Amino acid sequence: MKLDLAQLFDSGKSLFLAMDHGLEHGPKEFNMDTIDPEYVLDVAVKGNYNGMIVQKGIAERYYEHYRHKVPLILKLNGKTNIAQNDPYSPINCSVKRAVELGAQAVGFTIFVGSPQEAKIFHEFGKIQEEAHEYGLPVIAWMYPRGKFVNEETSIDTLAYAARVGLELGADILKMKFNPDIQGYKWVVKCAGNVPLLCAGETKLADKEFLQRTQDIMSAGASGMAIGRNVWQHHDPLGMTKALKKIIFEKASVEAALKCVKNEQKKK
Ligand code: FBP
Repeated sequence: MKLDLAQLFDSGKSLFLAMDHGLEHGPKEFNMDTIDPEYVLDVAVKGNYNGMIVQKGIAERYYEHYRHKVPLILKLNGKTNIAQNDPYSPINCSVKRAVELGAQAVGFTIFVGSPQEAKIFHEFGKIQEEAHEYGLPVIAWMYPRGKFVNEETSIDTLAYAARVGLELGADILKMKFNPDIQGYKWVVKCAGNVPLLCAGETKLADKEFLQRTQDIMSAGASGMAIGRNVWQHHDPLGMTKALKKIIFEKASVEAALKCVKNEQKKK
């Protein structure tokens, strides 16, 4: 079956919203509003995101209502940050179940360099082939991690991880950023023709985050797959608009900043 990446991109660029942090980081990332999955799903719909990334349980209980409003990207593996074992993200959902739930793509974390790497690669290979049989693209979180990885976000390490993503058959890569723009161009190059989206990471001040977004795009990334910098923001839709201006319209940071309400105005 032919893969359709176009439905997840606008003119080769994309912006996904991620909300798998309840599993990956725990409720500490949320407040009384944002802990409600509908809060974040509403942002994805109103913000017209190219995809919403969630785990199976959220999709089963909440996605039906959003089914034709925002493309579902179902994360097939995940872990908590409680167990301090060698980095390994167990599979909790099959490709078949993702298809039943209406997924238009699946997500899978690969901890590059983990002592569990052999098992992770083997699982990814099976998932990738199965997903492709259903015509679903596979988005790989290429996260170098574990006792053999010295610097998770050095250019060399990220470049290696990007290349691994290409060689293992990922259709889209989701990776952390390194603000060395020239260096990051090499990371993007190592991914070949696989689009690379950057994670947002810890919440930053608006200007700093939008500058980072511009740097990400200048380095040749195809967009972002982010969570906290949007749904932890007091004006998630304003921040969404600002991000889109930079990603899709190549606007300046100053122009994009005007989309975001300041906290006083919001109240
Ligand atoms: P953020 O934009 O909030 O960083 O989300 C991106 C993401 O990849 C999530 O999908 C995931 O839950 C989290 O970061 C994993 O981060 P880490 O493994 O570094 O704790």
